[in-house]
Amino acid sequence: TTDVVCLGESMVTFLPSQPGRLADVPSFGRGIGGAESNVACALAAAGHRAAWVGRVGADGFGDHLVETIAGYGVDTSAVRRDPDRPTGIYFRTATDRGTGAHEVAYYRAGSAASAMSPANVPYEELFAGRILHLSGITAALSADCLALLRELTAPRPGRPLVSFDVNHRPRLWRDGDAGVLLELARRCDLVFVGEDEAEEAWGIVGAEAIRAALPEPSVVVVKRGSAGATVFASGPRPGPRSSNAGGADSAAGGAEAGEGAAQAAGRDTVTVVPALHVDVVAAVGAGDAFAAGFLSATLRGLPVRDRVRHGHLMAAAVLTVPGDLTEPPARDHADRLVALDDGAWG
Ligand code: KDG
Repeated sequence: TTDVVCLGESMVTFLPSQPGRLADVPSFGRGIGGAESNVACALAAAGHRAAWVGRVGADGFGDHLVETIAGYGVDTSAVRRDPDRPTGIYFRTATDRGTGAHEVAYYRAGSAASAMSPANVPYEELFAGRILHLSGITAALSADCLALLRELTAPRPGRPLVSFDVNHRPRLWRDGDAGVLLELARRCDLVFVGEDEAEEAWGIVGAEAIRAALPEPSVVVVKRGSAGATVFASGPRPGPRSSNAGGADSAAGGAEAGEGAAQAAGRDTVTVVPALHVDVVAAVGAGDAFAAGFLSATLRGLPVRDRVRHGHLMAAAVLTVPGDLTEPPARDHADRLVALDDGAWG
């Protein structure tokens, strides 16, 4: 069985040869981007069976994406090629060390991926994993893509654990429209959301208020940048579909000692986990790496604190390189770092 199936738009990414305004960058190097395929690549690199489902043009950039993502060990067999629409691309500038800002120029309107719809995706493959991972970016691409996310997050018997990274991209939304991301998030089992993006997209301020607005998912991970993450977990809930009898994979937080009583009483367990402090080279892709680390540890049935630490560790690896993706630390190495005492983890 596949562990995680990720659906979303991937794009060829053009990274600047030198810092500065987009208007001044003389040349760009080619990379790949796409939040959900980033998650799939990181999971595959961490030793999981990951698949990416998307739609790309029948063009050289589409070939490049499929070949590169497959090169990470991701199953790309369900990717569809669109003969009539191009593969999306985007350009970006270097992260400004002072402000953390960067410019992004998308060329993705009318892309092959924007034509994904409930009528043209391979449902059997999408629901074949233990976890289906989605993100709010897809909802912004087109009305058809939004309809698709509604379909994939609808209740259905035997659905895998549905994971949703809110991934609010203000450039893709008109004012106020991003409210739909809240509706989608509420239909999922595991939600990743930045405290900053909840405020920007929904006007909701603070981790507790976010959980109050998202009462349904069994796990809500509120990311607070360099301050760390706060996880709200209720349980018991269905874990990712598991073929091994051990079934250590409760997706809810139930793996922590002492959580049982709180859960039985119908209350959340709340776990606050500080982040690693790193010198940020480029922030893009860090959220995807965090999600991959958290999902990887969820699949392994690790306690909530360690799920977050694996997320922080993978994020730190990506934060310290210019691209969206990097080789994660080997599993035994990551486990040793995660097991360091609280002093080491700030
Ligand atoms: O999370 C990283 C993504 O933002 C990047 O790879 C591009 O998917 C992308 C997007 O739509 O912004």
